[in-house]
Amino acid sequence: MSFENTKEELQLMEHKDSIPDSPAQKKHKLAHSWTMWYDSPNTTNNMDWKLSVKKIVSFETVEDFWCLFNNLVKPSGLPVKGNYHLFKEGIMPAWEDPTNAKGGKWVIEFERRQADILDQVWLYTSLALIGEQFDDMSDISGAVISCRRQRNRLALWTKSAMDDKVQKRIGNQFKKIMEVPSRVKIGYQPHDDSLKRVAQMEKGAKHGHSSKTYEI
Ligand code: MGP
Repeated sequence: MSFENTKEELQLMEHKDSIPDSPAQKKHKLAHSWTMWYDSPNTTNNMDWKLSVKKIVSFETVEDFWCLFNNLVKPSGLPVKGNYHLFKEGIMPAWEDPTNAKGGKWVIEFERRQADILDQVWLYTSLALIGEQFDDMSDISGAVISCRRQRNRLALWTKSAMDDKVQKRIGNQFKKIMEVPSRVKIGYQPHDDSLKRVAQMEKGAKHGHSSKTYEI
């Protein structure tokens, strides 16, 4: 059975994570397999960044998701510069991955002191992804939660930065799922821009050009 369901229904399954994998009590298969990654880079060098990203585990059932989620340190407990990445299996959480190369990310920022909110939005985002809650699931690669000194950050990575119709639809749904008030603006950044910014920084130059950004 492929499991596409609401946050509430997925939450109800939380305490069934100890169900044995027997034919009588089959685990609930998700529509996609997902992989959780972690990195806490202490370098600004691009090549070293890739080496710092570590795969935690892949899962394909609701029960295995809860087993992982309940055993991981919460985002608010991550060190500054730490990130969790939840991506469809087979997609690396890197700008250069072929699936992400023409994509970008919707970003929501949070005050550092909003630790509870950070943990809650990561749970909501994870449930929305594994429960296939977005109308444009095929355009979504995954999500990243980032602990930073000034402002924490939640990003939803999508595949087609140039498709403004799809991106605005995803961005609006992201705001709705995260309960971001409509007066609060969120922005979209193409990965291409991030790559150029890092390349320019390495050369010591400023990057002023922006390829395709949205705000909703
Ligand atoms: P970041 O965590 O996305 O940015 O990337 P943040 O928190 O704004 O930090 P800042 O130092 O850029 O202000 C931090 C650094 O990790 C980037 O500057 C890159 O050097 C590296 N990096 C991050 N990502 C997601 C990638 C990636 O996908 N590809 C490569 N090559 N480097 C990356």
